[in-house]
Amino acid sequence: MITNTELETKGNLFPGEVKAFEFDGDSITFSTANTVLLRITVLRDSILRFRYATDGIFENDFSYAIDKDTMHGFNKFEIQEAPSLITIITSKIKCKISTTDLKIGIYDLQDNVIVEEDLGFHWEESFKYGGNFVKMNKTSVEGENFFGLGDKPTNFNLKGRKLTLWNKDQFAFNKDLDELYKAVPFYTALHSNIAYGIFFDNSFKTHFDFCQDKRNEVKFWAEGGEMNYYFIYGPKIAEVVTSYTNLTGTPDLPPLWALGYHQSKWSYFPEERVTELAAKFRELDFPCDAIHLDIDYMEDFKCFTWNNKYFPDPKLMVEKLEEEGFKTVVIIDPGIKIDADYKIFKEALDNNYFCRRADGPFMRGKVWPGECYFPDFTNPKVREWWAGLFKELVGEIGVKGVWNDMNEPAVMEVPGKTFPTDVRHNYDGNDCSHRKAHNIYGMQMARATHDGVRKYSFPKRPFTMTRANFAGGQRYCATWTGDNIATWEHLWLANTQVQRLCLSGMSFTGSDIGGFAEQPSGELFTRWIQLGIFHPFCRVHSSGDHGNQEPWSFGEEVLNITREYVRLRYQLLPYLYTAFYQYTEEGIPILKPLVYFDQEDVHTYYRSDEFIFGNQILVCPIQDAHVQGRRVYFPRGKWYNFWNDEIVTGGKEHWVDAPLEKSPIFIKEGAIIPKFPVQNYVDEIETEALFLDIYYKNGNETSILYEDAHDGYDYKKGRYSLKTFKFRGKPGEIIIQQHKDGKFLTSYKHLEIRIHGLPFEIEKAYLDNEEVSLETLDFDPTVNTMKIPKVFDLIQFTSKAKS
Ligand code: MIG
Repeated sequence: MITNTELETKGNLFPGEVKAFEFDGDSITFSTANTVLLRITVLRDSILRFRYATDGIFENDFSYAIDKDTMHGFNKFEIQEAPSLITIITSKIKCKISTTDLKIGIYDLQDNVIVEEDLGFHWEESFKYGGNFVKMNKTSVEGENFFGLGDKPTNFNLKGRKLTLWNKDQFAFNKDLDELYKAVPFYTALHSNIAYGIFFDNSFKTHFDFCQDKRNEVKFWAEGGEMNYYFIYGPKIAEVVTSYTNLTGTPDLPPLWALGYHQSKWSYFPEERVTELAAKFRELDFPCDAIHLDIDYMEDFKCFTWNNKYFPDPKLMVEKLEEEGFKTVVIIDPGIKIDADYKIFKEALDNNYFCRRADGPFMRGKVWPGECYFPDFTNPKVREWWAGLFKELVGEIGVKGVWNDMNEPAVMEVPGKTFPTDVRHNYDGNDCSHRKAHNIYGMQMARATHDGVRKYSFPKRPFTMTRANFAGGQRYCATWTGDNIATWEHLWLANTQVQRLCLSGMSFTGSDIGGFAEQPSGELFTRWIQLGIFHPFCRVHSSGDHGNQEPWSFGEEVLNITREYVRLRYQLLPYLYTAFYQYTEEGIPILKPLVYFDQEDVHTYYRSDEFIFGNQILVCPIQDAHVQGRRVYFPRGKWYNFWNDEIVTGGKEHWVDAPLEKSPIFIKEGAIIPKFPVQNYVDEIETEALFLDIYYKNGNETSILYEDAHDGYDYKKGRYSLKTFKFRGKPGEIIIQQHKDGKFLTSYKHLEIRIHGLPFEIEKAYLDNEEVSLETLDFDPTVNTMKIPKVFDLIQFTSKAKS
């Protein structure tokens, strides 16, 4: 039978021949015979933006993801014309555009292929919604690897996967589940030791296929919007990831307490239970800086209210907790209970701040408070109003942190568990439906929350966290991986997801330690703490109805072991804070997957158990029950076993013993690791000394140390201290050069150093080239410890007198 279907569906459409092109400072725009436009903008020598339109016009250029402060500028932008070919040349790459079909090829300056296109850009008209489904197919060269894409709970290397970005509340998700809480349409590809990144800046539902449908093809497409993506050249993964992170922005430094240990549960109430919990931490000397209150602190789950039966005087409680060194963090959800007597509801209603369906009714949905309406956080006026709501909670009651949940947005008992796609959004003046706003709804809620908490925390720094997020959302909030399960597989997932988020620009993240759903064994809880202390965000959280998940709930042994690890985190805070500083300043991820650390080593391409915490600590969690050790892959170089100072040579696997109390931790040789003394909470004690653990190396290594007041904004006015330590070791001598930037004066008096793995006995010490007696330094030759002044340019220890 002959049908007319073919006439009705146009199918995939492709750009025609280029008819003209035009320069404009940093861009070149091509137009084709069939009214396709392609604008290529050179942002930097290694970053090109590609923007396509199909009707001969570009619509308003607007993005929630791109950081407004992103630096532009390139050294070179040259054009070469040849028959059927235009070549753009920067100081890093060449981009060739075929004028017959608009296909693109990108090469390094030695003409090595970085990425080429097979079908290239094409589109399908969307009769149902208007606009197009926009598509891109590129060729994947043999042996290519793919990393990134946010919180996907799947194998670290994404080769062979097909994935969709559509934020979704997924209670007790499982491995390989596709749609999760966050949408980060950015990936890094690596082949032939060349890394490049693609950031597809499109907030509609997007899809990625990393060589699943076709072995040599990588595809990405969106169900609306523009084909608008950034190509980021490395050739190092580190350059790709930091460029992407700077393009989409980094957060301010969190207050140091936020890097401490957080205890949470759904839910701690009433007040006595919270104060008993706090007291127990102190009684047991188990470090803790924050207690989280889940939805039951509110009255009928109404945002910005307190249940007065459970919490008769929240301000007093928050104050008392603060005196004991605990910050109070509370949850805030997007759903506003429909209740004409509820002030917040009334305000939003009167001001028309709630989202509406296409035909006018409000978007109504059931969440914890019952039937709710939902603020349109994509409206700048709504965000401003929302930020103002934190005045009482933060400004008056003294809550120090806010945690946003359910902002995918999640709706109960409806198909798809979210808003229907016809819901309208302001999108900062670019009116659209939920199809376009869905993936950024959570991010904009987080942004409004962050603005409010920051405003009312001033002059202190805010702490905010969100479950749903989009690319660039790292500028506003920390995040966690959502409703995981107390299983060994989820411990593995937590490790993989947090590393993946670090490669996706979102370093300030962690998992619900111990698992949210179900109950961990003491062993699983211990192993999870041993991983969680190395995550930038460290919180124990559980759903509560499965038993207790406080560190003392599993008996004496678990308590004692986990306390040692949490203490280790507190000791390492100056080191973690330094890594955080490098993240906020330079976009460097706080955790470095091994492939990031050494991409020339092909063994790392499919490794994801091990990672580098900061710059110099190798961590490999135990992820199985009843094991006494495991094989660990060591990156090239030499590593000290943290527990016994044994030296391991990398570039291969080694067996590492790991009884329950010992998790594999290794330090890169030459490293200088700064440490605080053990504390029960940040700034509990005024420290007399800062510890520096120096790991001898026959050679050079640079370490850095960032310090400031731990809170407040003085660091932005130059009151920080950034020290660079240059270590030089020889068989009978070590030299440490110190260089300091910044105006901050640390309050501790001196440094207590400990030199590990020293192959000689120290006979002489020189401070800025003057000999000092070892006695005055309190030198202990059995462990190579001593006290040294904190101000010096050069310090030297030798096995004999200098000649
Ligand atoms: O529908 O607030 O992921 O951390 O404890 C569940 C209750 C809602 C989901 C969050 C979880 C939180 C819980 N929430």
